Amino acid sequence: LDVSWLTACMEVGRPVDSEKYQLPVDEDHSATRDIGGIRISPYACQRRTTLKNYNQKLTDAFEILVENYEFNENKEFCLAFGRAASMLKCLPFTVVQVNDTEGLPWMGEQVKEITEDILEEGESSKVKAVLNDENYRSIKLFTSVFGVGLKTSDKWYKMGLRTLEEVKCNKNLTLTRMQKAGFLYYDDLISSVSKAEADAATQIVQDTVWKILPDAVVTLTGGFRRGKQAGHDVDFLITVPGSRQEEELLHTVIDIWKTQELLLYYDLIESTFENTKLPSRKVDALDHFQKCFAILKVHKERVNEGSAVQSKVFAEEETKDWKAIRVDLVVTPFQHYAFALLGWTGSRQFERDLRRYATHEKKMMLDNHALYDKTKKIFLSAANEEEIFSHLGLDYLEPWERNA
Ligand code: DCT
Ligand code: MG
Repeated sequence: LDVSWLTACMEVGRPVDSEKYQLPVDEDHSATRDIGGIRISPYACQRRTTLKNYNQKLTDAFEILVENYEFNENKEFCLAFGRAASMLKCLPFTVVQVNDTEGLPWMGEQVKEITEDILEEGESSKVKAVLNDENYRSIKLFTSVFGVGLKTSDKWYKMGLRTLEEVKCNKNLTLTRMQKAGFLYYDDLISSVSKAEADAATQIVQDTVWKILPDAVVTLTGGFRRGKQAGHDVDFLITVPGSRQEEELLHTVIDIWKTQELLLYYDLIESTFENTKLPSRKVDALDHFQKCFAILKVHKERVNEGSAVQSKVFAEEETKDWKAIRVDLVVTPFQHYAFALLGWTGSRQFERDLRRYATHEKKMMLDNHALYDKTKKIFLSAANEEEIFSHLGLDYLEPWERNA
């Protein structure tokens, strides 16, 4: 999970990804449109979006704007460009002229203008202006530190700080424990986690968890479950079939890692989950399960990357033989596992649209814990993700088709 973004939400006390902002009035968000024989839904949960992106130039540009609007808390533009980027990611062809997007959902005027600039001029002056904007650059830099959210970044910017060196040298600032760890392991954390490193982390997590509870299910979620080859962290979901033994598990895992000196940082958050509560429409990614945001020390010898010769050279050249890796562990009671798995697999845009679809098209409420049918006034249980899709009347999408 992107903690800087989460911290930002917590700092300002606002709900994560709230949908209180209305959809643009001219957008028909229920119809499915037919483009060149391909039916394209305005909901990402009705589109198969693999990692093969034919329109990366456009989607990268839109995502810079999304980020900028996120920094400025302009939710409406954030959603608009985010949906447009997501739409383009599912297209099985490269858009070469603006007419190619005609009739596609979410291609509003602003989106069209920028698309046209990029297709005709090779770049968008608006995107370029954002990339050169001092505020955008500073906030981007500050939020790249683990534990630093929007509010803190904004404060530092307003104090006139522009570089991480200036922040570190400033005697008037008190950093949180999380931010201190963020600065301490900055170089490792800023470099993305490879699949091989994620596999090494998986080994560590599984070894430890299975030593304690051999029946536990340990699942790699997030981007790596969607087939990505790199990510900013490694997300895990843990459950124990048919028992309530999971409650102490995370504490024991932490104790073991402490004695092995594998924990560079951790923040254990106890479960605040109440079984009787309805799925909340306000809280999106932030669920009530017990979880641990950690920085794990992963030794390079555990990472099966490149040739053996190469790693030998590395080991001789470097004194530091490990890398700090961000790891999120989430523990769920077994009956909520399928919902948590669906929620933690992402992508963010896919999850947003799944919830929006449940609310607007099915009069149901979906979150990481449960699915509630508002018409029948009952919770719908599910043993796996397929059953959740089925309750929602959706065709099943494999994790690698959820890269919206
Ligand atoms: N999530 C969500 N809504 C959010 C944020 C996160 O539903 N606003 C879910 C989807 C993905 C999962 O949590 C893990 O989050 P990240 O690690 O931030 O996403 P990721 O897809 O794993 O990206 P990365 O590869 O960069 O880690
Ligand atoms: Mg992740």
